Amino acid sequence: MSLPTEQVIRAHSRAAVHPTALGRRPLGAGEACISGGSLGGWQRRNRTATTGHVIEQLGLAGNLDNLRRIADPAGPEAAAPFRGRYPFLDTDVFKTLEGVAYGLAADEEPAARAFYEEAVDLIARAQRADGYLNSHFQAPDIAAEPWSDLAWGHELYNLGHLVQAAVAANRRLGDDRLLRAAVAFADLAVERYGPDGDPQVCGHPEIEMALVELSRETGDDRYLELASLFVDRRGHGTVALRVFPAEYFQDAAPLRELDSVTGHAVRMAYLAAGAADIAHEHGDTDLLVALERLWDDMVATKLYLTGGLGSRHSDEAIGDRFELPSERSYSETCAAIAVMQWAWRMYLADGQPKYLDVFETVLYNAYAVGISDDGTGFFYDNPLQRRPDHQQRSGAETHGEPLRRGWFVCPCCPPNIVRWTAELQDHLAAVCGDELQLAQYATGTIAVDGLVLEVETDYPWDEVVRIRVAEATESAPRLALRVPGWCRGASLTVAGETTDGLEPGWVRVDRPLAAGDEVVLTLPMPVRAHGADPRVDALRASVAIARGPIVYCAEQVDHDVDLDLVVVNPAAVHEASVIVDRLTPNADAATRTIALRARAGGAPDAGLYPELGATAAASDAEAAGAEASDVELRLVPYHLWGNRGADAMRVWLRTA
Ligand code: FUB
Ligand code: ZN
Repeated sequence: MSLPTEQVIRAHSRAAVHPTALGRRPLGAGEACISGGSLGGWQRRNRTATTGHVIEQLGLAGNLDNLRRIADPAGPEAAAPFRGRYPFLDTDVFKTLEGVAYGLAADEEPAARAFYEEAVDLIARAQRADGYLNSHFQAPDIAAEPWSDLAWGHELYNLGHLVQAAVAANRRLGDDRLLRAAVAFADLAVERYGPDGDPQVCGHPEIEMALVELSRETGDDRYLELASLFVDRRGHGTVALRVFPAEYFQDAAPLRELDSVTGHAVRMAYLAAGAADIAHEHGDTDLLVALERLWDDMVATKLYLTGGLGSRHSDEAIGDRFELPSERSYSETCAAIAVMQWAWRMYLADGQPKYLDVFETVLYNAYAVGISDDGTGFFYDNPLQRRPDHQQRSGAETHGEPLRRGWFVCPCCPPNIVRWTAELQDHLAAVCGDELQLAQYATGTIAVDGLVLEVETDYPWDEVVRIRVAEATESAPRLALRVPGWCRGASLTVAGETTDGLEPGWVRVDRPLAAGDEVVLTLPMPVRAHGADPRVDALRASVAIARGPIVYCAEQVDHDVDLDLVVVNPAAVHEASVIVDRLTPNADAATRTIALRARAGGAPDAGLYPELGATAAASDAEAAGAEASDVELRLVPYHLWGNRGADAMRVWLRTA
């Protein structure tokens, strides 16, 4: 397939998610650009450190060799066995390609370009004539036949990531080579699993989001309809079960009837994100209502304070309502990305800022913690507490490591970070009718429909977002700004006139803007103390500290006293000091730490399970009371923990 030239060019400015239905249109290339601040630093690190590291690891781990072998069946490596444990290892190449397409659009980097060209060429040559591509099932030493195991084979998941890489390359680089491969494979999927085909679904959702985007990119509705079929077929015992239960695959109940997010966390959130796309494109209000119900329930009962999703290592599952143990928080980095993808699509479909609030929480906490300060180490699972003797160990690893690691046997998270960080600017703003909505704040430029805004801010550390209007035509859109849910008493100054006491939600600049105007949004960021719903057993009598969208933690490396013995009075947060303190070499210079007064007791000695009663100590605090002393806690941004050595860490601190 070849796209007409004008379609390639038009597609060039589209954002990563580009709904064709009426509603919000996210700003894409040339419209939203991040040039500095925190997110700018993340993107620089992504291009200069993470991408190269991931490309190197894809070479070392064999992901590229697997494709080379199929692409070159007469080559010297042809007889070598498939490398790696999983049938989805091509996706790590595809996810990296997606990120590299964004990276190359911003900065022509030779190593990234060489990877891109080689991978695009390998994909074209490895793909079968009928469009099929999966280097695992195509490998001569793998006995299983293609399409023989849709539950675990991940073939449509593979296709999904190929499609997303292809759409990114077409949109950002104007290069449709991957798109041709993706379309050929997608056409095969339509033939096999479309309305007249075998009514199955892939064990791992992801294909839904991808097919919708492919449909948006090519104008071919068959892909949207296949995505829709995949969503509605699920939940009827459709997946041929092996090892994992139906719930793991979101196949125990139809999505529209689910009352709570369930099963494997990444699968669940990818499915919901794809369904939100479908609901939007089809104007399917029932589906959107079902998704909002699931979202609200998740936020109220299953999401960690950091925005992490998934509390069970077993089956990488979400867990029950209120089952949110800190040290066993799974919160896979991919699940953080999936939740943000779901959030963004819900916002695009119905405009509610509550989705953007969670997006922001995940971005600066559950997501940001997944990568090391130098950009080459990764957490797969993201606990909110680390005990001093703990070894980090994701499900597939044979041994633990004290902290982040450079790669994984199941390497889904690092390349996912490469693509997601690269496309953050596509998730900053959207146009809705004659209104421009700023969803997230970052230093950079927003230029759309006759309005050019220069945004300057040290957000998320500083409360001021300064927007200079560089250009504004008469027909330029009006401006709406999001006041985050955590914020009380925001104020907005437009050309010298201030409105105070703004509530969370959208605040609208109620007059047309003119070149030279300055809009200043102030989002007060006092230090906050958070408790937890008493049904979260793991968090009773605990407090967590946050400021703005940033969740804080205490690291043992900063303290002489045992963090497990520190007791915080939540009221003391009002006296906390906020300190500009660049904690790690690559952190934003505006990074803030917090100094907080607390008490530290001695170690209790009444045994693990003291009998309660007249003769037993009533509590640890009482037992330790005589020895308690004042301490000053140094609280650091949770996402930066584990960059200064391996030691204990806690987000939640004792209050008693
Ligand atoms: O199955 C593909 C990916 O591997 C999942 O999304 C991750 O959770 C990991 O299991
Ligand atoms: Zn992952």
